[in-house]
Amino acid sequence: MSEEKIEFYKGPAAGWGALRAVTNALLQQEATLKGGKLLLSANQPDGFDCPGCAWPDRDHHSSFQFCENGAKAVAAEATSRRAGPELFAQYTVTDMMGQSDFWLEDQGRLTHPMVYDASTDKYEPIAWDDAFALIARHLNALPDPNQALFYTSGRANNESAFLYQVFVREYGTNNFPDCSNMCHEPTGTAMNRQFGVGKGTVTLDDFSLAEAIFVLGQNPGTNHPRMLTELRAANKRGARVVSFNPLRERGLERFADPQDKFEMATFGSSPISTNYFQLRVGGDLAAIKGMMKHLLEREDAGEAVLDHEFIATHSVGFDALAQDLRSESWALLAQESGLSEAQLHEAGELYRCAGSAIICWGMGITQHKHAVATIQMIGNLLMMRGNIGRPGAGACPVRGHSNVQGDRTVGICEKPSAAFLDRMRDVFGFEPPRKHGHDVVDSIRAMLDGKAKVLFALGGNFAAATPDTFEVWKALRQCDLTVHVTTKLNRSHIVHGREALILPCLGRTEIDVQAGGLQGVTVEDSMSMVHISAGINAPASEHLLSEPAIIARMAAATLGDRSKTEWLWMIEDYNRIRDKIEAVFDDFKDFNARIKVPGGFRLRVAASDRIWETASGKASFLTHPVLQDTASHRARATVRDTVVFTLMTTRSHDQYNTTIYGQDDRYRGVFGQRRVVFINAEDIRALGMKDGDWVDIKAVWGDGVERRADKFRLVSYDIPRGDIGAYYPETNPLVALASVAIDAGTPTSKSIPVVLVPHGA
Ligand SMILES: Nc1nc2c(c(=O)[nH]1)N[C@H]1C(S)=C(S)[C@@H](COP(=O)(O)OP(=O)(O)OC[C@H]3O[C@@H](n4cnc5c(=O)[nH]c(N)nc54)[C@H](O)[C@@H]3O)O[C@H]1N2
Ligand SMILES: Nc1nc2c(c(=O)[nH]1)N[C@H]1C(S)=C(S)[C@@H](COP(=O)(O)OP(=O)(O)OC[C@H]3O[C@@H](n4cnc5c(=O)[nH]c(N)nc54)[C@H](O)[C@@H]3O)O[C@H]1N2
Ligand SMILES: [Mo]
Repeated sequence: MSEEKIEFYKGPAAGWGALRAVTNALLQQEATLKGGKLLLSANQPDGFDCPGCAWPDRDHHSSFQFCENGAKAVAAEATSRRAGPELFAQYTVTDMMGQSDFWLEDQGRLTHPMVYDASTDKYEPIAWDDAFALIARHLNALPDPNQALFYTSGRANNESAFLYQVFVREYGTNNFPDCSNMCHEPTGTAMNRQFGVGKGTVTLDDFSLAEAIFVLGQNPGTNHPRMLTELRAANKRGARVVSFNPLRERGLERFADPQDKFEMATFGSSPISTNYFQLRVGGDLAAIKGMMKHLLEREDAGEAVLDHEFIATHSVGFDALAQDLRSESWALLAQESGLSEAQLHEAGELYRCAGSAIICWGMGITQHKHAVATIQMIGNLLMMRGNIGRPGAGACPVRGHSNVQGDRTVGICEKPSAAFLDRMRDVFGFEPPRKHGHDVVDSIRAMLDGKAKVLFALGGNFAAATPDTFEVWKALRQCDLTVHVTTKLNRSHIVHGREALILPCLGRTEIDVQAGGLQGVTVEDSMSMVHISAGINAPASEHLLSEPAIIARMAAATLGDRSKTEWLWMIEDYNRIRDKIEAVFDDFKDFNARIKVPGGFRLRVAASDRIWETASGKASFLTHPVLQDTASHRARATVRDTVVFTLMTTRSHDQYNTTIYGQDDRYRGVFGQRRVVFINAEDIRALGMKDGDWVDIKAVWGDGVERRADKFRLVSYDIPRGDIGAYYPETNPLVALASVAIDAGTPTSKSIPVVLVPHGA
């Protein structure tokens, strides 16, 4: 573990620092080394899909398609440590509750299915069949299937996710809370309405052609390191890379490619962003409106700016938007974006001058109250110059988990369409439930209200990833049964229902053998490419089951003879599952044949071909006002005696969501600690404090509930005044359950109104 220090990071992102970190990741985890061979198999044909992020691979034949953080994800799974029955015999659950999240995961891979015994307050081994019988007993005893919740985290592969939704719908509910609800849900909502498709419209080939790439609310140096290779290449060939981010992110400034021998040999590095707009947290909608207003002004001044042909042929709603933009005041746009009028013109001009442009976005856009509106503004901006559905141009939401997009594609959705349910009925012969189910926030409410009694989770860490932590813990503890399919121990297993199961599964790096032989699974990346993934490591324990096997055996135990599906036959050979996926979804035609092609295939994205599967048959310009009544606005109007900050919660370089690999955040210069607040030096002075002082953070939602997170160190940082940043999940207790994105229900974890008080005051 590093010594606690704050030290400005002078190096480029990636480069030698990254290679050193890769080596350390493997050594620390004592990964079965094989490590080297393991890494060479990540994102390779005949290897496994990297469990890190959802960024696609350019060349499935190059031998180094991994990155530092992918290596950490692989090393975390391939660790030689084991959390077996001996560990659980040693600690009560109450003991484990006192341990950190880092400690829990650091115990290593789970080896046996375990059941909670209330009389000893310990988890004890249970036979798989007994575990499935316990689940079946609970599910079949519920008076209404809607009292059960089925969570999915985005690492689940297509085959497991598909089988899971078949089982859950045959059982009788659409209660599918999933990590998407906390992530890119607003993207799906916004784009479906606007373009008739909820996915990105670009491929990597477009990245090679774009004259400008805009990166909004994303930290690729940490979360999608392989994306830097694309951005650097764009920069090198003279394209503009324009970042919008309140924080000065090192990974958006300079980058040394560990896969570039020359840069490594010379300790060189390349710039990433050509332009960096440090707007205010939540200021993107106003900033984009400013860019559009600029375009319109230039057009009105007689320049050829707009793509009239596109607007006339492909869209509706432009006149209303133009009218709204003309009447919008520059002063308001500048105030709410935090950029000057001149900067808004400059950003608009950068966009205007590009023959083709891609706009990328991440959590800095989606985790706000007005996320859906902001994303539709991105769509408007693209359409004004016809930058969608042609080479080098389009929308690029950058997804998180490696298969989060695929899970949605194969049916993990709490609001399924009628057409999809009809297909499910025709293919599987049961009548699926039509009533829409609960998303993550509604699921938490249902548990709190006693309306949901069983939570089953396919991966993830529900107790740590969700907002309003202590409410969630209360909710989980009220359940009759909580079940987690998982690879490692985490908080969700320790904060459990009256009865509880931990079901350990194979990871993506491991060999999966079923009755029909060696199996592979499929995943879909952020650009709709679907390909096969097959592990190469021996399973962490002989007692592990694959995720499809766990689902099938649970389904068989629960539904018994009532089921129309031959569950155990399906999992003998995953080709059979894929045949069913093909039967339900036309876009998977010839699925089993097409995954044999190295690199796989791209699913159809209608908007990429300028086909708009919307009600009007056209793409829509949509008009939204600049929000002036967010929780921060309201808090600023009511709190008089001190400054209200807008807190955004983000990831460090050494974590994968709730999994903490280490205590460093190298590019931001933070070492040996995580409880820090990034804050403008002027704001520290205004508070009458010093850099390095300890503070407690208190949320001000105005609902009378005290929400706080204590003991954070102030770190002066290049961030606008009034905005601060800190890491998730430590700050989740500050996020009010009721504060969600309009029309998408996503917790607003990037805009939390807070005040800072001296620690312990
Ligand atoms: N190594 C690693 N890789 C990961 C993950 C991980 O935890 N570790 N998580 C995965 C998952 S599930 C996801 S969803 C992605 C997340 O990847 P990102 O989308 O990069 O998510 P965050 O780390 O939350 O970073 C958000 C960025 O948005 C900026 N930001 C905050 N508020 C605003 C705002 O209002 N406007 C703008 N323009 N910017 C803002 C922050 O400064 C930060 O740079 O990464 C995936 N990949
Ligand atoms: N405040 C705040 N909250 C946030 C966010 C934020 O930016 N700020 N981000 C949100 C986002 S974008 C997301 S996606 C969610 C993430 O929410 P989740 O997806 O629920 O959380 P993860 O931390 O990714 O889940 C990690 C766990 O997955 C399990 N796991 C790992 N590999 C496998 C596998 O192969 N199979 C199975 N079955 N289990 C496995 C391990 O046990 C590990 O502990 O958090 C959200 N919460
Ligand atoms: Mo995510």
